[in-house]
Amino acid sequence: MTTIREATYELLRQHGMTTMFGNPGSNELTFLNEFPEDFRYVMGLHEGSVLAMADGYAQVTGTSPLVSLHSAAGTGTSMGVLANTVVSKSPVVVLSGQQVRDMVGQEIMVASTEAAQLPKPLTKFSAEPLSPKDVVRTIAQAIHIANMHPKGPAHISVPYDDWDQPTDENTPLTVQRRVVDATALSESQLAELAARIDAATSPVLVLGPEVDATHSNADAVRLAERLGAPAWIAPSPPRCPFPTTHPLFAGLLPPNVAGIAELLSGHDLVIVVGAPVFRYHHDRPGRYLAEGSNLVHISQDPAEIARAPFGDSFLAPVADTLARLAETVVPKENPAPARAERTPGVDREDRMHPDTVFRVITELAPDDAVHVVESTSTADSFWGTVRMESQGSYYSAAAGGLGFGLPAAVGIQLANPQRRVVASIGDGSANFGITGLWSAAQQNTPVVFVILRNDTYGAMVNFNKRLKTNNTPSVDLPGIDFVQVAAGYGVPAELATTEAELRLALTRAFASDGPTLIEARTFHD
Ligand SMILES: Cc1ncc(C[n+]2csc(CCOP(=O)(O)OP(=O)(O)O)c2C)c(N)n1
Ligand SMILES: [Mg+2]
Repeated sequence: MTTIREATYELLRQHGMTTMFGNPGSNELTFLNEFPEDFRYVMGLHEGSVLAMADGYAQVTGTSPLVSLHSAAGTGTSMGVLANTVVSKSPVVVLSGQQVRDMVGQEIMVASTEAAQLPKPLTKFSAEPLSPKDVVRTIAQAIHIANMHPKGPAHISVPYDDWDQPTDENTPLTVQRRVVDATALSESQLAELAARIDAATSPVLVLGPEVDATHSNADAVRLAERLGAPAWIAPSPPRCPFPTTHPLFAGLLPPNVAGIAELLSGHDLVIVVGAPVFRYHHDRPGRYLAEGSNLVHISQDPAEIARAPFGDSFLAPVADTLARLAETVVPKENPAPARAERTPGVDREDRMHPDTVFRVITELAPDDAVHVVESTSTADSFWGTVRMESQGSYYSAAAGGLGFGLPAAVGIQLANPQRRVVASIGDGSANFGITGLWSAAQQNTPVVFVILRNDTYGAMVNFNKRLKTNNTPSVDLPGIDFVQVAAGYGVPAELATTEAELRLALTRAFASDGPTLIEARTFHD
């Protein structure tokens, strides 16, 4: 007899889902019973950290890690990070434990009567199978939905007494299924798009996370070079789609209407690839684009295309379309854009400017380092200072939900053992995912955590100025000693208040083969 548990592990094997992230409760133990040796279980101490590790892992590998969480309370605790997972389009499959079937209606302890409803606005799919016989098929459905474009999280809740039930003769047919997600622009649709681009005199590219997620960075470079077009990164970027060292790299677009229109004015065609149009944050209203500018948009996410307020969109796979466009469009000669040079900030006696931190990181980190960033007021400093060249060099909370960065760095390092992960995390952000330090220590992932301790929610200071709000409480963050916190979780840590100290600390950190944390004293500029 094959049990539902055995068939489920076989299904997970079929999909390469042998790495699981979790935090167990009593409802999950029958699923984890006799845990197979070819599977790895990465434990987190808090469901937000568990999901963030899995999200980071999924973004690097492009596969679906299984996330095993406790019923309502556990799954609910993960939902802040789940908001990011939706926007990062990570195909994470969350499996929540449920009480025994017969007793759920009585609302006994740790039963979840509305289990399928709980994460529903955020997940692409959420279900609790109506019968044990439908468990394997429902999990397969969740895996397939999570992995179809646009990818995203899916959720299943399974009563714990289902796992030891027998499967039937049809279960292997479900386990063995393969699903291919394949659509592309037809030749005539591609010709129409190429003709739009050929007709423009001064096209500009705006690139988004789908480019990095589909590993089509090199084709984005080929297209930019063929058109002599500057390449901007779309606002609020969760990934880095274009080498920041390339002469055509123009910079990061600001997350507001007027700022984008100003920077793109003078271009008769804006070509947005793999990004929403646009993910604004700050309120600076105006016309979406200057008169005389038009926009074409290529994305593989129908929802993004439907909600865009302007521009003509092509729903198409980003990698295939970029590669074919780079072959097809007529080459243009345009002068390389002049990029504004950043004047680095000056340190104080006992605190560094964030520019110094990022400059020293760039200098001492390996060239192919992976940057995970959750430091909200220092985005301009980071993007103006750090050099990133290859695919998969940058990850950040896709929906701006704090608690992603620190644990995601652990998942990203686990998925990427051949590259070094540097996690630059604000002192405010760090606390939302701090338990990730324990997982880093236990897994011995050699992440270099740099906490930018400016003793404040710097982004709130900036927003207070922008919104003309005064005396808002709870902006300062005094009294958190990250060296001691890290040591408590088992991660060796040291303090750096000057550039010289930071250099020494980072040199030691990069020489270590385990995780390290540096508390870098900075000030909010
Ligand atoms: C889960 C969550 N809660 C609250 C916020 C609101 N928020 C945005 S930025 C920020 C401050 C982050 O401070 P820090 O990490 O120290 O970076 P700094 O702004 O100082 O550079 C907060 C609380 C959020 N984005 N996500
Ligand atoms: Mg701060």
